[in-house]
Amino acid sequence: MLEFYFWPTPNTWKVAIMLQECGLPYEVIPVNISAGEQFAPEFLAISPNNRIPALVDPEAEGGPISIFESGAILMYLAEKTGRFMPADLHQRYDVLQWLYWQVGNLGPMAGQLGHFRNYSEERIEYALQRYGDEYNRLLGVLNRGLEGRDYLAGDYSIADMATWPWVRSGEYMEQPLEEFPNVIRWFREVGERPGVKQGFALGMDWFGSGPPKAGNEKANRGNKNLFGHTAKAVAELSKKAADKS
Ligand SMILES: N[C@@H](CCC(=O)N[C@@H](CS)C(=O)NCC(=O)O)C(=O)O
Repeated sequence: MLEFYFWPTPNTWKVAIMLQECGLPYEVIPVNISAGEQFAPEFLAISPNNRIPALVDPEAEGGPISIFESGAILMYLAEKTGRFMPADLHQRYDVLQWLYWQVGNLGPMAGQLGHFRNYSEERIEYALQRYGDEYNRLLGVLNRGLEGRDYLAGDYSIADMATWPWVRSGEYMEQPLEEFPNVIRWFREVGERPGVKQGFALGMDWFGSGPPKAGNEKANRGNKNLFGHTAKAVAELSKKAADKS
């Protein structure tokens, strides 16, 4: 059975959604990133970047495989199932360019905005402006990409699954969508899919108070397991996690 290293966050919801959409059986292995479990040596062996999500497929073609990076995991699951990524070269690269756009642009910019807005102990106007502008610009790119299209790349695909959680995250960064009618339409439609609802619901109760809102993030302000990760700090956190286990 697939082993899914998970904590309820936008990058892991992408994979949770794909697993639900494909109806694949999987075991959830919680990695509590607020508690520093991403530094445990066993987890680092699978995900050297000390980030979730990660996936292990013990029954992969040619032997067991472990994968980190949400985009690579989505591609793997699409190839494994033959679903949500077209075989046709042109259509496939339409999906892949949007997938890479999400992983390299929307995710990191929204992530930095979330950091400076909800986690930073001091309010830094320049950073809020910079990442707020970038997030807004990227929503504009998405809006134009969805012009005259139901989904990002032809049919519903892993590109939509990757992008949806990071549009959803705009809500707890108080980023309104009004300027972007195509994004609103797409966001609602994708959000109505049973697989998206189920994937997004995974692990929500672990927060104790329902889906993440600004309040949940504020609880993590200054959390040393989440911030201040120099290479040396990661080595120390990893040693601490090893001593604990
Ligand atoms: N590019 C990576 C980003 C993964 C990522 O940033 N994951 C966050 C949760 S959304 C995480 O694991 N954070 C733990 C930490 O910062 O230590 C991907 O798409 O998988």
